[in-house]
Amino acid sequence: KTMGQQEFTDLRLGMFIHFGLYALPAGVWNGDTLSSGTVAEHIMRLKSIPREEYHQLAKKFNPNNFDAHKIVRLAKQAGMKYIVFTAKHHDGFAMFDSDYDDYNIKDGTPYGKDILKELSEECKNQGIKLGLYYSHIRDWDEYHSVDMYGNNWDWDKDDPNRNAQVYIERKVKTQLKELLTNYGEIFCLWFDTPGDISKKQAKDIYDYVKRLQPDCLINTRIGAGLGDYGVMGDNQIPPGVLNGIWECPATMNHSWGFHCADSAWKSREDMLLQLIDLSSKNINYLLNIGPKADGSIPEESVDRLKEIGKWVTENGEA
Ligand code: FUL
Repeated sequence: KTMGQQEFTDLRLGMFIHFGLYALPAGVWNGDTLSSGTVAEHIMRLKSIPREEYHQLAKKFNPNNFDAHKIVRLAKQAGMKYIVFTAKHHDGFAMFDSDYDDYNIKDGTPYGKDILKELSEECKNQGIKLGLYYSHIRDWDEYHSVDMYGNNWDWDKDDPNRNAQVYIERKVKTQLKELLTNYGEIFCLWFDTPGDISKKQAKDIYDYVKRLQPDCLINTRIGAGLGDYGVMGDNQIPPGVLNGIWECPATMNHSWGFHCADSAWKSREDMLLQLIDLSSKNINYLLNIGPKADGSIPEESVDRLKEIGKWVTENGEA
Protein backbone atom coordinates (compact mmCIF):
# COMPACT_ATOMS: atom_id res chain seq x y z
CA LYS A 1 0.00 0.00 0.00
CA THR A 2 1.19 3.45 -0.78
CA MET A 3 2.79 5.26 2.08
CA GLY A 4 0.42 7.75 3.60
CA GLN A 5 1.10 11.35 4.40
CA GLN A 6 1.63 10.72 8.10
CA GLU A 7 3.93 7.81 7.42
CA PHE A 8 6.19 9.92 5.23
CA THR A 9 6.25 12.77 7.70
CA ASP A 10 7.02 10.33 10.53
CA LEU A 11 10.32 9.51 8.86
CA ARG A 12 11.51 13.02 9.82
CA LEU A 13 15.18 12.62 9.01
CA GLY A 14 16.93 11.08 6.02
CA MET A 15 20.41 10.84 4.57
CA PHE A 16 21.12 12.21 1.11
CA ILE A 17 24.24 10.80 -0.56
CA HIS A 18 25.79 12.71 -3.46
CA PHE A 19 28.39 10.43 -4.93
CA GLY A 20 29.72 10.26 -8.46
CA LEU A 21 32.74 10.93 -10.70
CA TYR A 22 32.77 14.55 -9.54
CA ALA A 23 34.23 13.32 -6.23
CA LEU A 24 37.56 12.80 -8.05
CA PRO A 25 38.22 16.43 -9.04
CA ALA A 26 36.51 17.43 -5.75
CA GLY A 27 36.15 21.01 -6.94
CA VAL A 28 39.57 21.36 -8.61
CA TRP A 29 40.12 21.31 -12.38
CA ASN A 30 43.50 21.87 -14.03
CA GLY A 31 44.84 23.46 -10.89
CA ASP A 32 41.93 25.82 -10.66
CA THR A 33 39.73 25.52 -7.56
CA LEU A 34 36.03 26.29 -7.67
CA SER A 35 35.14 28.90 -5.11
CA SER A 36 33.96 27.47 -1.82
CA GLY A 37 30.44 28.77 -2.45
CA THR A 38 29.90 26.61 -5.53
CA VAL A 39 28.71 23.04 -5.83
CA ALA A 40 31.42 20.57 -6.82
CA GLU A 41 29.06 18.09 -8.49
CA HIS A 42 28.54 20.73 -11.20
CA ILE A 43 32.22 20.90 -12.16
CA MET A 44 31.61 19.55 -15.67
CA ARG A 45 29.33 22.47 -16.41
CA LEU A 46 31.18 25.09 -14.38
CA LYS A 47 34.49 24.32 -16.10
CA SER A 48 32.94 23.44 -19.50
CA ILE A 49 34.78 20.14 -19.45
CA PRO A 50 34.53 18.35 -22.78
CA ARG A 51 32.67 15.08 -22.58
CA GLU A 52 35.67 12.95 -23.64
CA GLU A 53 37.83 14.56 -21.00
CA TYR A 54 35.25 14.09 -18.26
CA HIS A 55 34.93 10.45 -19.28
CA GLN A 56 38.57 9.91 -18.31
CA LEU A 57 37.49 10.26 -14.69
CA ALA A 58 35.66 6.96 -14.93
CA LYS A 59 38.93 5.19 -15.73
CA LYS A 60 40.34 6.42 -12.43
CA PHE A 61 37.26 5.90 -10.28
CA ASN A 62 37.95 3.25 -7.66
CA PRO A 63 36.02 3.94 -4.44
CA ASN A 64 37.31 0.93 -2.55
CA ASN A 65 36.69 2.55 0.80
CA PHE A 66 32.97 2.90 0.17
CA ASP A 67 31.65 0.84 3.04
CA ALA A 68 27.91 0.43 2.57
CA HIS A 69 27.56 -1.39 5.87
CA LYS A 70 29.16 1.46 7.79
CA ILE A 71 27.26 4.18 5.94
CA VAL A 72 23.90 2.57 6.61
CA ARG A 73 24.85 2.03 10.24
CA LEU A 74 25.91 5.66 10.51
CA ALA A 75 22.58 6.80 9.08
CA LYS A 76 20.73 4.68 11.59
CA GLN A 77 22.90 5.91 14.45
CA ALA A 78 22.04 9.45 13.43
CA GLY A 79 18.35 8.64 13.76
CA MET A 80 17.79 8.67 10.02
CA LYS A 81 14.92 6.62 8.65
CA TYR A 82 15.78 6.68 4.94
CA ILE A 83 18.61 7.13 2.48
CA VAL A 84 18.49 8.79 -0.95
CA PHE A 85 21.42 7.94 -3.23
CA THR A 86 22.43 9.65 -6.49
CA ALA A 87 21.93 6.89 -9.05
CA LYS A 88 22.63 9.37 -11.84
CA HIS A 89 23.42 13.04 -11.41
CA HIS A 90 23.56 15.74 -14.12
CA ASP A 91 26.90 14.44 -15.43
CA GLY A 92 25.06 11.42 -16.82
CA PHE A 93 27.28 8.78 -15.18
CA ALA A 94 25.36 5.79 -13.79
CA MET A 95 26.36 4.74 -10.28
CA PHE A 96 24.84 1.34 -10.95
CA ASP A 97 25.14 -1.47 -13.48
CA SER A 98 23.31 -0.31 -16.60
CA ASP A 99 22.80 -1.91 -19.98
CA TYR A 100 22.18 1.48 -21.55
CA ASP A 101 25.92 1.93 -22.11
CA ASP A 102 29.26 1.32 -20.42
CA TYR A 103 29.33 4.72 -18.79
CA ASN A 104 28.53 3.20 -15.43
CA ILE A 105 30.36 2.16 -12.30
CA LYS A 106 30.28 -1.56 -13.08
CA ASP A 107 31.45 -1.56 -16.69
CA GLY A 108 33.40 1.66 -16.97
CA THR A 109 35.64 1.87 -13.91
CA PRO A 110 38.49 -0.06 -12.27
CA TYR A 111 36.16 -0.50 -9.29
CA GLY A 112 34.09 -2.82 -11.45
CA LYS A 113 31.27 -3.40 -8.98
CA ASP A 114 27.68 -2.25 -8.68
CA ILE A 115 27.89 0.10 -5.73
CA LEU A 116 24.10 0.53 -5.64
CA LYS A 117 23.69 -3.21 -5.25
CA GLU A 118 25.92 -3.10 -2.18
CA LEU A 119 24.01 -0.17 -0.73
CA SER A 120 20.58 -1.62 -1.47
CA GLU A 121 21.49 -4.92 0.17
CA GLU A 122 22.75 -3.16 3.28
CA CYS A 123 19.61 -1.04 3.46
CA LYS A 124 17.53 -4.17 3.29
CA ASN A 125 19.64 -6.02 5.88
CA GLN A 126 19.64 -3.13 8.31
CA GLY A 127 16.02 -2.22 7.67
CA ILE A 128 16.18 1.31 6.31
CA LYS A 129 14.31 2.69 3.32
CA LEU A 130 16.19 3.43 0.10
CA GLY A 131 15.27 6.13 -2.40
CA LEU A 132 17.08 7.12 -5.58
CA TYR A 133 18.03 10.48 -7.03
CA TYR A 134 17.80 10.49 -10.83
CA SER A 135 18.48 13.55 -12.98
CA HIS A 136 15.75 13.01 -15.55
CA ILE A 137 16.13 16.04 -17.81
CA ARG A 138 19.61 17.39 -17.26
CA ASP A 139 22.21 15.03 -18.65
CA TRP A 140 25.42 16.71 -19.73
CA ASP A 141 26.66 13.49 -21.25
CA GLU A 142 23.79 13.39 -23.70
CA TYR A 143 23.83 17.04 -24.74
CA HIS A 144 26.93 16.51 -26.82
CA SER A 145 25.46 17.37 -30.19
CA VAL A 146 24.78 20.80 -28.76
CA ASP A 147 27.34 23.50 -28.11
CA MET A 148 29.23 21.82 -25.30
CA TYR A 149 31.95 24.40 -25.12
CA GLY A 150 29.86 27.53 -25.20
CA ASN A 151 28.12 26.43 -22.02
CA ASN A 152 24.84 25.99 -23.79
CA TRP A 153 23.70 23.17 -21.57
CA ASP A 154 20.27 22.56 -22.86
CA TRP A 155 18.47 20.25 -25.21
CA ASP A 156 18.46 21.10 -28.87
CA LYS A 157 14.75 20.92 -29.50
CA ASP A 158 15.22 20.81 -33.28
CA ASP A 159 17.58 17.87 -33.47
CA PRO A 160 15.40 14.85 -34.28
CA ASN A 161 17.99 12.42 -32.92
CA ARG A 162 18.94 14.17 -29.78
CA ASN A 163 16.27 15.97 -27.86
CA ALA A 164 14.64 15.52 -24.49
CA GLN A 165 12.02 13.15 -25.84
CA VAL A 166 14.51 10.82 -27.50
CA TYR A 167 16.65 10.88 -24.37
CA ILE A 168 13.67 10.05 -22.14
CA GLU A 169 12.68 7.12 -24.32
CA ARG A 170 16.18 5.75 -24.70
CA LYS A 171 18.08 6.48 -21.54
CA VAL A 172 15.70 7.55 -18.78
CA LYS A 173 13.24 4.70 -19.28
CA THR A 174 15.93 2.07 -19.73
CA GLN A 175 17.65 3.13 -16.54
CA LEU A 176 14.50 3.67 -14.49
CA LYS A 177 13.45 0.17 -15.38
CA GLU A 178 16.79 -1.16 -14.17
CA LEU A 179 16.60 0.88 -10.99
CA LEU A 180 13.07 -0.23 -10.22
CA THR A 181 13.68 -3.88 -11.08
CA ASN A 182 17.13 -4.81 -9.80
CA TYR A 183 17.37 -3.29 -6.33
CA GLY A 184 14.29 -4.37 -4.45
CA GLU A 185 11.85 -1.91 -3.04
CA ILE A 186 12.62 1.71 -3.92
CA PHE A 187 10.80 3.98 -1.53
CA CYS A 188 11.09 7.17 -3.56
CA LEU A 189 12.39 8.52 -6.81
CA TRP A 190 14.00 11.88 -6.32
CA PHE A 191 13.92 13.67 -9.65
CA ASP A 192 15.60 17.02 -10.08
CA THR A 193 15.79 20.24 -12.12
CA PRO A 194 12.98 19.52 -14.59
CA GLY A 195 13.71 22.63 -16.64
CA ASP A 196 10.99 23.07 -19.22
CA ILE A 197 9.76 19.47 -19.19
CA SER A 198 6.29 19.23 -20.68
CA LYS A 199 3.34 18.02 -18.66
CA LYS A 200 3.07 15.07 -21.03
CA GLN A 201 6.70 14.07 -20.51
CA ALA A 202 6.50 14.42 -16.73
CA LYS A 203 3.26 12.44 -16.58
CA ASP A 204 4.74 9.77 -18.81
CA ILE A 205 7.73 9.33 -16.50
CA TYR A 206 5.47 9.44 -13.43
CA ASP A 207 3.23 6.67 -14.80
CA TYR A 208 6.22 4.64 -15.93
CA VAL A 209 7.61 4.58 -12.39
CA LYS A 210 4.24 3.68 -10.86
CA ARG A 211 3.76 0.83 -13.30
CA LEU A 212 7.05 -0.69 -12.16
CA GLN A 213 6.64 0.06 -8.44
CA PRO A 214 3.20 1.40 -7.53
CA ASP A 215 4.31 2.26 -3.98
CA CYS A 216 7.30 4.33 -5.00
CA LEU A 217 6.82 7.97 -4.04
CA ILE A 218 7.79 10.65 -6.55
CA ASN A 219 8.96 14.11 -5.54
CA THR A 220 7.68 17.33 -7.04
CA ARG A 221 10.95 18.04 -8.80
CA ILE A 222 9.70 15.73 -11.53
CA GLY A 223 8.17 18.97 -12.78
CA ALA A 224 4.95 20.21 -14.41
CA GLY A 225 3.16 20.33 -11.05
CA LEU A 226 3.26 16.56 -10.53
CA GLY A 227 4.65 14.56 -7.62
CA ASP A 228 3.50 12.86 -4.42
CA TYR A 229 5.44 15.03 -1.98
CA GLY A 230 6.94 18.46 -2.10
CA VAL A 231 10.62 19.32 -2.03
CA MET A 232 11.73 22.74 -0.79
CA GLY A 233 14.48 24.64 -2.57
CA ASP A 234 17.99 23.51 -1.65
CA ASN A 235 18.61 24.40 2.00
CA GLN A 236 15.36 26.33 2.07
CA ILE A 237 13.31 26.42 5.26
CA PRO A 238 9.92 28.09 5.02
CA PRO A 239 9.02 30.65 7.69
CA GLY A 240 5.70 29.00 8.46
CA VAL A 241 3.75 25.78 8.24
CA LEU A 242 2.87 24.48 4.78
CA ASN A 243 0.00 22.39 3.50
CA GLY A 244 0.82 18.93 2.23
CA ILE A 245 3.88 16.76 2.75
CA TRP A 246 7.31 18.27 2.38
CA GLU A 247 10.98 17.60 2.60
CA CYS A 248 13.93 19.98 2.83
CA PRO A 249 17.15 18.80 1.20
CA ALA A 250 20.13 20.30 3.01
CA THR A 251 23.90 20.31 2.97
CA MET A 252 26.27 20.20 5.95
CA ASN A 253 28.60 22.69 4.27
CA HIS A 254 27.80 24.23 0.90
CA SER A 255 28.49 21.67 -1.79
CA TRP A 256 26.58 18.42 -2.26
CA GLY A 257 29.37 16.50 -3.94
CA PHE A 258 32.68 16.41 -2.02
CA HIS A 259 34.47 19.76 -2.44
CA CYS A 260 37.97 19.88 -0.97
CA ALA A 261 37.89 23.67 -0.46
CA ASP A 262 34.45 23.89 1.10
CA SER A 263 35.09 24.29 4.80
CA ALA A 264 31.92 26.18 5.71
CA TRP A 265 30.63 23.38 7.89
CA LYS A 266 27.44 24.01 9.80
CA SER A 267 27.72 23.36 13.51
CA ARG A 268 25.91 20.61 15.33
CA GLU A 269 23.68 23.30 16.87
CA ASP A 270 22.88 24.80 13.44
CA MET A 271 21.71 21.44 12.22
CA LEU A 272 19.78 20.49 15.33
CA LEU A 273 17.97 23.84 15.21
CA GLN A 274 17.12 23.18 11.58
CA LEU A 275 15.90 19.70 12.44
CA ILE A 276 13.69 20.99 15.24
CA ASP A 277 12.40 23.89 13.15
CA LEU A 278 11.55 21.63 10.21
CA SER A 279 10.14 18.98 12.47
CA SER A 280 7.78 21.50 14.09
CA LYS A 281 6.52 22.30 10.59
CA ASN A 282 6.15 18.62 9.68
CA ILE A 283 8.86 18.84 7.04
CA ASN A 284 11.41 16.05 6.64
CA TYR A 285 15.10 16.93 6.81
CA LEU A 286 17.15 15.22 4.10
CA LEU A 287 20.70 15.85 5.21
CA ASN A 288 23.52 15.32 2.74
CA ILE A 289 26.91 13.64 2.80
CA GLY A 290 29.35 13.76 -0.12
CA PRO A 291 31.80 10.83 0.00
CA LYS A 292 35.38 11.39 -1.15
CA ALA A 293 36.63 9.75 -4.35
CA ASP A 294 37.86 6.70 -2.43
CA GLY A 295 34.35 6.27 -1.02
CA SER A 296 35.17 7.34 2.51
CA ILE A 297 32.94 9.84 4.31
CA PRO A 298 34.53 13.18 5.30
CA GLU A 299 35.31 13.14 8.99
CA GLU A 300 33.44 16.41 9.51
CA SER A 301 30.25 14.71 8.32
CA VAL A 302 30.76 11.57 10.37
CA ASP A 303 31.33 13.63 13.53
CA ARG A 304 28.23 15.72 12.95
CA LEU A 305 26.04 12.72 12.24
CA LYS A 306 27.18 11.04 15.43
CA GLU A 307 26.41 14.18 17.42
CA ILE A 308 22.97 14.49 15.86
CA GLY A 309 22.36 10.83 16.67
CA LYS A 310 23.34 11.39 20.26
CA TRP A 311 20.87 14.24 20.57
CA VAL A 312 18.08 12.30 18.88
CA THR A 313 18.66 9.34 21.20
CA GLU A 314 18.67 11.52 24.30
CA ASN A 315 15.68 13.62 23.32
CA GLY A 316 13.52 11.09 21.63
CA GLU A 317 12.53 11.45 18.03
CA ALA A 318 12.51 15.03 16.90
C1 FUL B 1 20.14 20.72 -7.20
C2 FUL B 1 21.20 20.08 -8.07
O1 FUL B 1 21.52 20.87 -9.18
C3 FUL B 1 22.34 19.94 -7.11
O2 FUL B 1 23.50 19.49 -7.74
C4 FUL B 1 21.90 18.99 -5.99
O3 FUL B 1 21.71 17.71 -6.53
C5 FUL B 1 20.62 19.47 -5.33
C6 FUL B 1 20.03 18.53 -4.34
O4 FUL B 1 19.65 19.74 -6.30
O5 FUL B 1 19.18 21.37 -7.82
